[in-house]
Amino acid sequence: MALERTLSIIKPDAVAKNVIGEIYARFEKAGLKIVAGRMKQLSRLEAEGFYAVHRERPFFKALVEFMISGPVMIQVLEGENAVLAHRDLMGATNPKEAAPGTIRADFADSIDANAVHGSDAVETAKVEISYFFAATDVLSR
Ligand code: RTP
Ligand code: MG
Repeated sequence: MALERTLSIIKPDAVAKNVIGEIYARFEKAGLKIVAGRMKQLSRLEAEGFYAVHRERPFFKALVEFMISGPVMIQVLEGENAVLAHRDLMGATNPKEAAPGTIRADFADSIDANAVHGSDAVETAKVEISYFFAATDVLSR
């Protein structure tokens, strides 16, 4: 088992639905610790930079517009196999395909407005965490 960190974002749709606490509770019940967190209104440049890997994809513009449509809640989660554990809690990208009981099955409306983001690998997580947090902002405990 490996102690990992992953970046989680509660997207504007879920923030607007007032379910930050319900989503945090799922992280905590699964044994993931919130070791950094902040609410933020992303600028267009920040959203484009964060999702730069998708720049050439047809959904890129809509994704950026959605991510800047309201505040997001950004956190670092820490725990055993945190990257995969968090992806399991999130469910499939398209909520129609997400397993019952996952965050996206319960809170997401569409593949575009799908409630949460999670890093997809340990190396990606390192880049994504440093995109939003200084090393001194992440407080392991
Ligand atoms: P995320 O990065 O947000 O955690 O989502 P993910 O890994 O499950 O999915 P990814 O392939 O990284 O795509 C990033 C976001 O782009 C939107 N998307 N739309 N219309 C489409 O075919 C499509 N594919 C992806 C989704 O909102 C996805 O979360
Ligand atoms: Mg992704």
